Amino acid sequence: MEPQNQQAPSTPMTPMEMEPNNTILSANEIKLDSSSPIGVSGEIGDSLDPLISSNDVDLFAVELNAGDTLWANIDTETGVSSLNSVLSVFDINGNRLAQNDDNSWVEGGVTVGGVTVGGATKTENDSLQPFTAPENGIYYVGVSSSPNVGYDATVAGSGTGVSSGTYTLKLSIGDETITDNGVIDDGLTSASLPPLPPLDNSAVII
Ligand SMILES: [Ca+2]
Ligand SMILES: [Ca+2]
Ligand SMILES: [Ca+2]
Ligand SMILES: [Ca+2]
Repeated sequence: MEPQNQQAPSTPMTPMEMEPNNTILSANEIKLDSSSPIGVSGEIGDSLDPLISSNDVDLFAVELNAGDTLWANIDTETGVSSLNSVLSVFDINGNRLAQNDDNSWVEGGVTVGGVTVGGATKTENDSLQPFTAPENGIYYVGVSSSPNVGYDATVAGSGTGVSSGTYTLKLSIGDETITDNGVIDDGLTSASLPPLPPLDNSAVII
């Protein structure tokens, strides 16, 4: 008898990743909701192929209209996952269109006329990538392990990652409120550029 373990086709909503999803042809299909973010649980390092461990790549297919801005946001849970993620966006041919390894943002500072000066730039291992679709079509969001930034999205196991672990990928159209910087398990790794001292109106202006 034939084994009855053939994998079902991708379902419109994917609460958890489904291996193998290591190439754009085997990507898990995600149905985006324009009214609320979609969360997907996954893990780098759980590939079914024993030769693919921390070079695991998880690819998710989304459909976008021209002008849609997709926000892709990785969260990892401190103390649970040691994943240092990379997020990439590919077109239907596997061309890499956008990529973020470590998210960074500015805290503090003074905003004058819509421009913020000063403040502290902070960086986390988790990734955040906004992407505006140039045309209607299917795009692919890839999760990999830093420094696996150059893998071929059409070839399984083609890159090299170092860390592994679980993650949550949040996907949203046009809603950047999922950018929960510094709030939820963002694995803050470094801070640089100390904030400017408070404005001192008594300073002598030459
Ligand atoms: Ca995986
Ligand atoms: Ca995978
Ligand atoms: Ca995040
Ligand atoms: Ca990273």
